[in-house]
Amino acid sequence: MFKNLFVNTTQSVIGAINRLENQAAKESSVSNLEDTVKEMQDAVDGLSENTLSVRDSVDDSGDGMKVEMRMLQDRMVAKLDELKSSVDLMTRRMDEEDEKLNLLSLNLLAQDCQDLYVTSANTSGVYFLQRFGRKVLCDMEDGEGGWLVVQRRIKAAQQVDFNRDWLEYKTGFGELESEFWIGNGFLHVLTNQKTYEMKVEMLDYEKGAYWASYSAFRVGSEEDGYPLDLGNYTGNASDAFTYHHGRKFTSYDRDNDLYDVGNCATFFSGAWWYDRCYDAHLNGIYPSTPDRQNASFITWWAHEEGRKVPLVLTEVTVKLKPKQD
Ligand SMILES: [Ca+2]
Repeated sequence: MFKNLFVNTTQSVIGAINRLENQAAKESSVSNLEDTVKEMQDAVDGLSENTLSVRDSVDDSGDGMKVEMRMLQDRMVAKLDELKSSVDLMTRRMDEEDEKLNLLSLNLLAQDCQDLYVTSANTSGVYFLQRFGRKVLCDMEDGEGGWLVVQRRIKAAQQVDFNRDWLEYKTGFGELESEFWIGNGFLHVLTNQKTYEMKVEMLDYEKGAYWASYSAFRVGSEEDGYPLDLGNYTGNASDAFTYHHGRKFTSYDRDNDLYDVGNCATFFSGAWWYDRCYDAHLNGIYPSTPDRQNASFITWWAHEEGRKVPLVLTEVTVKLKPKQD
């Protein structure tokens, strides 16, 4: 009686497992595969229990039957081992598929360089942000990485002209590998997704490297004149940018500055969040022959030994990263 019960139950369980194995092999969807593997695991558990309970009963039976049952048991154990490795393999395949899908969706949904950084993109360079259909320059090597560069000035074979109109500053210009302005339209979209911290890295032609960080950086809409919203300063360059907090953007063809009798962008050759007119002006003229008297050069006013001196910058990188809580 035990034998028949055992053989029948075992055969039906093996039948179910074989069916599930075939199904799993054909399964392409990860969620269906998950269900199938779960069923297989339940079936294997059922078979284990069944084997154990029948073995206890067999110990009380006659010798002939014992031998026969032992043989059946050996076959069952072999089959169980086979099934367990099959389930393991299937589970690993599912985990791999999950990981691939996860990376793919993270990549498709990436809002900035930080989102790319968490998908193991840890080399600095030009990346493509799928959701915006545009290339961006990412600095993945400064600190924890994940910085998106929004403006850059550097010595180039041919310097990029930063004395441009409202529309060009809106759409952006220059080359990511060289000098560029990312565009106020994108700056507005980008900085309204999350709270971003901002960092400016600067190189004065004589004095060397400086940096300034702001705990928040947000740019308002075009209708409002792309107003600048800044957080708190830290750095070694002096806080020259807070003077521009709350100011609208001004280009030579759109005067939003606080200077009543003229346009600061016209005076200082480059669009910016002018007040009356500036303490920092990173879109000024590239100083091919630098001197501290020319107020149109790329400038950041620094406090040094109790007096204000203009840094004249031959390298600037402005970059953003989501603020970490
Ligand atoms: Ca004005």
